[in-house]
Amino acid sequence: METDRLFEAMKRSIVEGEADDARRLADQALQLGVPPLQAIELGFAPGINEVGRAFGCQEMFLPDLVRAGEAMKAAMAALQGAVGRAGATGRSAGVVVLGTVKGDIHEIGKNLVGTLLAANGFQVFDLGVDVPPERFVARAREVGADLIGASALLTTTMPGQQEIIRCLEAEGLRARVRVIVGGAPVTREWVAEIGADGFSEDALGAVRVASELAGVRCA
Ligand code: B12
Repeated sequence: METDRLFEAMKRSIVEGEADDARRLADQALQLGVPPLQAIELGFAPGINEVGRAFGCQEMFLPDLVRAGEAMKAAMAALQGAVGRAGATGRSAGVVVLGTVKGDIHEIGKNLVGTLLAANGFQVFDLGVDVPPERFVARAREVGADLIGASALLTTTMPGQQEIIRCLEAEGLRARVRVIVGGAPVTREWVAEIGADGFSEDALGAVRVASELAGVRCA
């Protein structure tokens, strides 16, 4: 019951865009022993999803979206260390170059994927947001990546994921580097259409897919 109220308050902190509250509630959850991924999935994520829905229906507007995004980032930053510790394995699982595609600045989901991959033994090179396809590919070559992970949250930026695959082909690297894609608008159909190697709707699934593709069994 106590945690139900906590999750409700977490959701509200995101919907109302209160970064200080979100940070405080994240700390409180950790003190109470709530697993960090549960705090994200049952507390904060429903909040950001509600904001996305309300923005889509024009019940909320850009400043609300920005404030909610900041609150979500604050919550994730507070939980990040604990997420990392929860999954640490100490083995080397593979090398991943990660980023959000060109024209897209959404980073919250991509950061969560990166945190969980790192926590599960992957060496992660996070290129940030608004990353052109050539930069993904150049970095993958440089670090000898097993995988490229490309996030896209806008229907207009999804083609950037396809461009990465084309660019890998043009550079003769497609056979060596697997490509996984994600982000709210990404579907199985899109993955098949662009010839990506895998996708996931959430960060835990991303670890599973990456582990399979890098030839590592996921616990
Ligand atoms: C927060 C947010 C913002 C914040 C982002 C802050 C930040 N620092 O990241 C700000 C305010 C900057 C923003 C801006 C905009 N946004 Co916005 N935003 C959102 C919102 C509400 C939440 C996104 C989010 O963080 N979700 C939480 C995370 C945890 O989930 P996730 O990103 O989906 O990631 C998970 C999975 O998808 C997956 N995953 C993600 N990446 C990857 C990668 C790999 C490799 C894998 C395997 C898996 C994976 O795992 C993640 C963890 O579980 C969404 C609505 C929504 N529900 O998606 C709209 C939304 C994406 N935005 C939208 C729009 C329109 C915009 C703007 C164009 C608004 C404007 N008029 O300016 C701009 C675009 C700016 C740009 N060029 O990118 C639309 C997109 C519509 C469309 N169909 O394209 C949405 C859907 C809102 C809506 N309903 O209309 N936004």
